[in-house]
Amino acid sequence: MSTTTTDFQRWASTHQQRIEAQLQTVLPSPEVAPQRLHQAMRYAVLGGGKRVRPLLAFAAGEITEADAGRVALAGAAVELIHAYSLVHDDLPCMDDDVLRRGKPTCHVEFDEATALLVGDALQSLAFQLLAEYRVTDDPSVQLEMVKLLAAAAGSRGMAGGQAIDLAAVGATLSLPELEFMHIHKTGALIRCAVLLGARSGAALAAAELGQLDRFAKCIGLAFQVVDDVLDADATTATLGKTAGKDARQNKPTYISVLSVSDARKHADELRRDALAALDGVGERALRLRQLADFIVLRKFR
Ligand code: GRG
Repeated sequence: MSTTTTDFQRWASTHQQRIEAQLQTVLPSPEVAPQRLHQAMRYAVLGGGKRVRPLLAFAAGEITEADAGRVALAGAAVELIHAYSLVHDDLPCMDDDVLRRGKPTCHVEFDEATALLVGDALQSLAFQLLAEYRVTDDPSVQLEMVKLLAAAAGSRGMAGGQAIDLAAVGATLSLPELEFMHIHKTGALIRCAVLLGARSGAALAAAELGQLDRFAKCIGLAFQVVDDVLDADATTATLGKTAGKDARQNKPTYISVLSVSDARKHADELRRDALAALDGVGERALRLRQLADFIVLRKFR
């Protein structure tokens, strides 16, 4: 293994531990009433997941020399929204899944009503973090950050993308239509993670923010293309969640629109576009570049 890979793995592991600790702290104690809801919230969030979104926030924060404690709070807010989306996505009224992160889904371990409330409460907690703690110097920027997260999670972001996804069952989508869906469903929150991380630190010129935004858009889409490839390739045991489900549910994926090898090529084109967007940013973007490689070249979901 190369020194660069080891160095990146060490960085990622340190920051994964940091976000885990942050999430541990902000989630209500399982002993506090209502205990069952708090236990279920912790079950859904802790001890699983790659934490890609907080890692992107930390990496973007390095560009603006953001305080890592502040980025941890912003990254935790994004991860709480992500965890809520997974809990709701797994419900019988949506994807109806029984396995997530290698363990029973939240509604299987607890019950459907609790899982619904877990999602609701995690979403509220995310916004509470951004409202309660200082996550950047300028209060008006902090308000912008709240707005960014609301837009990314809402009907013109992730929730809207999920609505498009549900409506697309059994439909044949063109590549641009599929991309439109994923720019919202998966891409919006990934993009938001990058922007929140960057905005926790020193102000960036509009052009630099534009560069970061372009990086984030490309890598958000690449993430989904790779997710579809891995879903087609892998087994349930290696995924920790049900494999090949999209195809069985007759949902359009990058594999149903492109071949596996064309989907891989597409992911790599998006990775190159993402890296090109960072041209001129220099060494400060090292971790973002490494994360782009990790997202596209990873062999696990
Ligand atoms: C219910 C409002 C609402 C939205 C759900 C994101 C989403 C929208 C559903 C998740 C379903 C899914 C499998 C999407 C594909 C890409 C994706 C977001 C995978 C899961 O994210 P990872 O790989 O998961 O980052 P971990 O477990 O590592 O956090």
